[in-house]
Amino acid sequence: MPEGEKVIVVMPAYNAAETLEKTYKDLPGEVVDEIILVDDVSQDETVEIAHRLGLKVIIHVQNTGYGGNQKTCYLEALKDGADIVVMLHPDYQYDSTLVPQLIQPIREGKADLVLGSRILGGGTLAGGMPLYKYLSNRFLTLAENLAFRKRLSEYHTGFRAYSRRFLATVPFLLNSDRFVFDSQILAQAVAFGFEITEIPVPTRYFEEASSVGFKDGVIYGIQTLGVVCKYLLNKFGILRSDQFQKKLSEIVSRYHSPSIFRREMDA
Ligand SMILES: Nc1nc2c(ncn2[C@@H]2O[C@H](COP(=O)(O)OP(=O)(O)O)[C@@H](O)[C@H]2O)c(=O)[nH]1
Ligand SMILES: [Mg+2]
Repeated sequence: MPEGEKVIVVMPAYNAAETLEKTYKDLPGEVVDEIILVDDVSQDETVEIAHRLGLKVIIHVQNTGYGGNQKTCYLEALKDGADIVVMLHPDYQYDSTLVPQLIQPIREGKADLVLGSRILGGGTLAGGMPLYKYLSNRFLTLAENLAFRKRLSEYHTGFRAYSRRFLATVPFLLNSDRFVFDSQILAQAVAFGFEITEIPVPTRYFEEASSVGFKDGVIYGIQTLGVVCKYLLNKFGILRSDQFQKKLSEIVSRYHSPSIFRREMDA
């Protein structure tokens, strides 16, 4: 992709006051055109800090969850004319200095989705990922690789880049409002035939970096296996799901289409 393409970083935020500024400061300003923070009814000063940093801030009326937050993030990025969208957690868990490397495969037209892989980065356990999360990640990744016929090193990173083409195609609004959104959007990428690639990133775990405990982790794992089953049922025509069939343009209100797909309509 040529230079001059608009890169928008989206931050799904929930109680990120302690870490937002640090995460923001590490972002390479020269490659980022716009930053959108969506606040999911944080109980702390996330919104005030985001305003002070000059970010575009969208405030949810009601807490929706991590997936619901991302839906707002991507709609807003499409409306603002993004060519490349980077999802970055404002909890300082991912190394935001690596955004240029993350978006490179999309710039070069080699992929529509890039994952920042902590497994490829090595030192995953030394970086503090709890052993049970590491083992679950390896197990779920194995199941996903088998079902999707891919050889990715992990599907569970929160540091990702998407092309506009991808986000304007897959019906991500049909996904869950919870954490399993992240697994669903990857299954959609495979179902719709988009190219996925990965770059190595370091692992960083610390107190504020994770609110997902054992219980939420188990729910996420079981739901991810559900996504894999649903993908296979759809693929073999046993049970078709709109999630893997409908295009985004087919599910949004025609009154909103012009603002979301303005770029596609102009083309
Ligand atoms: N919108 C929303 N975001 C959340 C919620 N809980 C966590 N997040 C965000 O989701 C991201 C990932 O959550 P986190 O607890 O760090 O999970 P982990 O790092 O994957 O273990 C973080 O950027 C949080 O700010 C929530 O209830 N609503
Ligand atoms: Mg985190």
